[in-house]
Amino acid sequence: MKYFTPDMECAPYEKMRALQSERLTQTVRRAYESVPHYRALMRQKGVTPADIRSVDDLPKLPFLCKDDLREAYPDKLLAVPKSRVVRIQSTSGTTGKRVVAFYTQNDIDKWDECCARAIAAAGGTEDDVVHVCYGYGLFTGGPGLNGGSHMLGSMTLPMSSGNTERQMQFMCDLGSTILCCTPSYAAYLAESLINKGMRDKIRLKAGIFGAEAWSEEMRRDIESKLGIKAYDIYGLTEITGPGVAFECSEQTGMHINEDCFIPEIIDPETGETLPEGSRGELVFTTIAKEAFPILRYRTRDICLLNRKPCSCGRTLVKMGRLMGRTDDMLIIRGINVFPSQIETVLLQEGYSPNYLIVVDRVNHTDTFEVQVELTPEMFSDTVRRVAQREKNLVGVMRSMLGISPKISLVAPRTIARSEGKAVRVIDKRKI
Ligand code: DLL
Repeated sequence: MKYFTPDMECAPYEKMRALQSERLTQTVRRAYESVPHYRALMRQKGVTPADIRSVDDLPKLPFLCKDDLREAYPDKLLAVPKSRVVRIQSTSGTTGKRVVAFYTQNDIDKWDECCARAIAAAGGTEDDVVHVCYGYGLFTGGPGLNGGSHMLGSMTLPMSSGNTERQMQFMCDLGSTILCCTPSYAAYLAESLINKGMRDKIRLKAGIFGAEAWSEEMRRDIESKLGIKAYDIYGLTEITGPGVAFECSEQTGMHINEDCFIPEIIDPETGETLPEGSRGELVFTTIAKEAFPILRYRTRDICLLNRKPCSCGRTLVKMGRLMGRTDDMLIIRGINVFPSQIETVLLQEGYSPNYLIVVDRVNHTDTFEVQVELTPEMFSDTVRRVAQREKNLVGVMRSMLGISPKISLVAPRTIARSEGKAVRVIDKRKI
């Protein structure tokens, strides 16, 4: 199967534009009528739903930022009665305030459809065995690809992350053909399979890798080690999860599911809309979501859009690989980490705010170290007490971030001070 929904994936531009305009008008009206926060934002900007008649009117709408979503915690942006909500997912967030995304059954069905399109574009059919080792739970990776695989009718292995031994065993014994995980985990699995002499026992043909930045070099490395074709997939919790955009056989960028999400590229400094083809910040408006409609969300992801005809036959616009972010968010082993979260933990635990985050990629796996200065009082502690401190900090960080750093406690005043902006992060990964 080449396309899951050919009428949408290959729709002529004009037809897609008309559908988008119709769905946008309805979404804006519903958001205005059912969400006081949107009403207030639109009033502030002097727009009413009557001003939004087509996609061309999009720039009239106010932006929505991550802070708006945090302030809306837990459910101030909910646009349907709670009785219609069947699921939530959530992001990690600073200072404990996460973004909670709500889904009706129709929202889940649409999300599954977007992920089914991604799996089909990677060559998936009902004959495939889809091995999902993105995390399950509040993270959208596992549930999203799981739903897409079900909808496609493939046999789905809900492996979740971790336990590499078991992943490899199931992969061989159940004949997994499509692997879904972060690219760094795929690279790690590839090496583990080779080291264990299991590489020839697998039947993988494709991989669907996303949730973090990766390079063409990494793609080629994973492809040759596993003997597969590796496809990129993009998404974010605020907008729905994985499947906002997906790669096809051409492997030159990801098709955005434009019947569900309207992308824009803006200048991150001025907020001005830039013409297609320009590099800038990606902004999304959802037009097919009921519970959690999102108008002009600033993703902070930098990329460019391209509408050149694609050899796969899809007419959906493509986004290129992400070129960075406009904020300080780090993505470490697929998990979003803000330096401010680490700072909050350190201050809560009685440390000074002198710390340095060092991120690297060794054998395709992210390493994550936090160097923390001891206070002069702590410095006179016994070695055993210092080791205990390190262990405690790892535990608190793990529960705050969902990932464990290596903690290195260092002597007071050994982390370099900066005269200008403090340098808190050294990211040595070459992506
Ligand atoms: O990472 C959803 C997802 C799951 C996407 C599985 C793909 C596969 P969040 O945790 O909310 O959602 O993080 C969203 O991750 O704004 C990007 O900065 C980054 N990101 C997602 N996909 C890619 C990708 C999921 N393919 C944030 N390449 C986004 C680079 C990506 N960065």
